Parts: sequence; structure tokens; C-alpha cells
Amino acid sequence: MQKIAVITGITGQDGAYLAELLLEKGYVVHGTYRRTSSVNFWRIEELGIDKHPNLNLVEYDLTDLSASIRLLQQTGATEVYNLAAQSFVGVSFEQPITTAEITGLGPVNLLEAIRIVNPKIRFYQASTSEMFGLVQAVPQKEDTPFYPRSPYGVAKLYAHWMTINYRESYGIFASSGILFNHESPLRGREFVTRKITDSVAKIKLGQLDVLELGNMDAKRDWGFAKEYVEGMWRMLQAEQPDTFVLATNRTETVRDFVSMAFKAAGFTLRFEGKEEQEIGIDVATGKTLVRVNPKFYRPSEVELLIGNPERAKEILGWEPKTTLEQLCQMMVEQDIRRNQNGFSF
Ligand code: NDP
Ligand code: GDR
Repeated sequence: MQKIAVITGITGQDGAYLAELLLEKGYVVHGTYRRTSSVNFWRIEELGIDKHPNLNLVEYDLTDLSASIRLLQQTGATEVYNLAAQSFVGVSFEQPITTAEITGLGPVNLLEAIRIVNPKIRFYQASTSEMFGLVQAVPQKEDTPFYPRSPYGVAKLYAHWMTINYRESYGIFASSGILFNHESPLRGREFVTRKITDSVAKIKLGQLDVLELGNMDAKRDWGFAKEYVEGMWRMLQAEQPDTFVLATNRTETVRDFVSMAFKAAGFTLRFEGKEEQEIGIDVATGKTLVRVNPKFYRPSEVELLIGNPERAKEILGWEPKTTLEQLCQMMVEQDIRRNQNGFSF
């Protein structure tokens, strides 16, 4: 039987990688994008899949129930991957209601549409380590208590529990992947790793003087996005719908990632000062290349994330392979190439 997948949010990082994976596996893929004044398909273009004969792009908004019903009716989907979200934590403090509507309630439109159109459709919900928030226990795993610290985290937690509720109430094959941060050259530039690698590239090429950041003490468990979308697919091929953590079980500070990225471009940094006064100095020239700007601080912060992916390994056979050093190197090299060519989304 032809497998037909809907991916919401194909213009995002994960949507692009997942589309690539499913097309390789022979799926027909319906990828959704939002109507905006300037739709941007740079990620699927960069992967070279934008003109794939089995890829169909569909205009869709997650906040619309009728559109969700039509999407499932018209595509005949067998699997739905809900990756669409207002996904930037920082913005969620400024736009809590929009974030709740898209990131929290949006997935319920799809779950309801599945219930109405075809309860046999398998559903993946993109849950997040942000739901763990304030540290309760480490490393975090599927049964660690949640304590979200942002409107984004709260909205995702609601959608996570609704996914479980539809699984238990209606027998829908609805799985939730609690994914820790995953990055790539296709990461949006508003997120810290890509902001860093793009800025390092610009500094290297003489296009930028200083990189400004917020909290450099925050610790994250960073993996490679291309491997994480494989985990999403495996969750929907499993025997039972369930909840799985995907993570690397290694955590580093933002400052560590800064050092690593500068090193990948041939710089050695030395950090001086504390908190708002902290700066990163190029050891070779004495120039300040990094400084803190409090405008990037968040009203409340998630200080430490480190995930235990044992369950995903045991049941799905999923394991991360790329090291943070390899990932960082890949991102810096790609950003140097892009900035040399005058292209950097
Ligand atoms: P991105 O921000 O790169 O992509 C989000 C996608 O959602 C974009 O395609 C965006 O479209 C789309 N979208 C936003 N609002 C709507 C809407 N109202 N209707 C339809 N589509 C919409 O996120 P990632 O690819 O990084 O992440 C994918 C998912 O996984 C997200 O749900 C995110 O919250 C979650 N997640 C991500 C992690 C990570 O580390 N990357 C970790 C854990 C969870 P547009 O281009 O028009 O804005
Ligand atoms: P996060 O990712 O909030 O973990 O959410 P982000 O890269 O935005 O922040 C990571 C940490 O870096 C600190 N930080 C900065 N962050 C940004 N964006 N810009 C800065 O200048 C900066 N300086 C320091 C942040 O305070 C934070 O502690 C991401 C998103 O992809 C979510 O959708 C996803 O659910 C989680 O990862 C897991």
C-alpha cells in the first residue's frame, strides 16, 4: 500500500529533513506551508527536494479546524507528522496567546480531524524538552515531572497531554516525541547555535565585528536534526503508540558552543568578566568578539537540559551518532560558504 504522509511545517528545519527522509523511503509527501506575503522554501531547495515528483506543497494553517479536516480528506494521509508550531521560546513571552493558539490548541485541530476523517491515521506530535523546564531530576526521561518555564513550554505541554488523551480515549495511534534541542545548517538564525555559527562566519569574513548573546550559562543537550527526524519516523512504525525522549545525554553551556564554533573557524577565545560584563576575547589579536546584551535574556530561563534516550534505543533502535563537535564544524563551514556567496537565510 502506498504510504502517504502529511508533514505540517515543511518550511521549518525538521519539516525539510523529514520530507527528504520520507521521499527517500518512497512516501508521497504532502508538506504544508502558511500563506504569507513572502513564502520561503529555501530549506527544501537546499536539500534539492522542492521539485520532487512525490512532494506536494499544500497551503494550510494549523489553527483552522476546517482546513485540518480538508487536509486529511484531500490527501488520504496514512501518517501525520505535526511539526508546525510557533517554536521560538523567546517570542512566546511576547506573544503568549498566539503561541497558545498555534502551539497548544493547533494540534487538537489535527487530532479532531483524525477522529472525524479516519481514526486509523497515525499521528506524531513534536513535543519538547522545554516541558521539563525547571530541573526536577537529571537526566530527564519520559517519566520525569514537567515544570515548563515559558508560554511555549506550557502550550507544548497541553498538546502533549492531549496527544496522550486521544490515544487513551479513542485508541488513536498518537505518539509524542519529547525531543531535546536539535540543530543543523538548516536551523533558523533566531536560535542560538545557528546565530552563533552564522555570526562566527561573518566575523571570519570581516562582515561583523561582535557577536551579542544573552545567557551563556544555560546548558543544552544538542543533537543533529537529520538524525532526530529518523526517530520521529520510527515512532510511527512502532507496534504501539507511545512517548519517547530523543536526546544525546550530553550537555554543554552556550559559552562552550561559542568556543567550539570560533575554534572551528580558527579562533581561540578567552572569556573575562561576569554576567552582563562578560566578554569573549580573541587570544591572537586581543579584540572583543563576543559580548553579553541583556536584551537577549528571558524573563524565566531553562538552565539545564540533558536527556536520557535509553527507551528510544531499546524500543526503536534509535541512537544519536553525530558529536557536537562534528555538528558545530558542519554548521560553521556551511555558514562560511553561504556568507562567502552572499546568501544566508
Ligand atoms: P521551525 O520553527 O523551524 O518550524 C516551524 C514550522 O511551523 C514552520 O514551517 C512554520 O511555518 C510552521 N508554522 C508556524 N505556525 C504555523 C501555523 N499557524 N500553521 C501552520 N504552520 C505553522 O521549527 P523546527 O523545525 O525546529 O521544529 C519542528 C517542531 O518540533 C516544532 O513544533 C518545534 O516546536 C518542535 N521542537 C523542536 C526542537 C528543536 O530543537 N528544533 C526540539 C523539540 C521540539 P512558517 O515558515 O510559515 O513560519
Ligand atoms: P531553546 O533554543 O530556547 O532551547 O528552544 P534557543 O537556541 O533559542 O536557546 C537556547 C539557550 O540559549 C540561550 N541564549 C540565546 N538564545 C537565543 N535564541 N539567542 C541568543 O542570543 C541567546 N543567548 C543565549 C537561551 O536563553 C537558551 O537558554 C529550542 C527551540 O527549537 C524549541 O522549539 C525547542 O522546543 C527547544 O529548543 C527544545
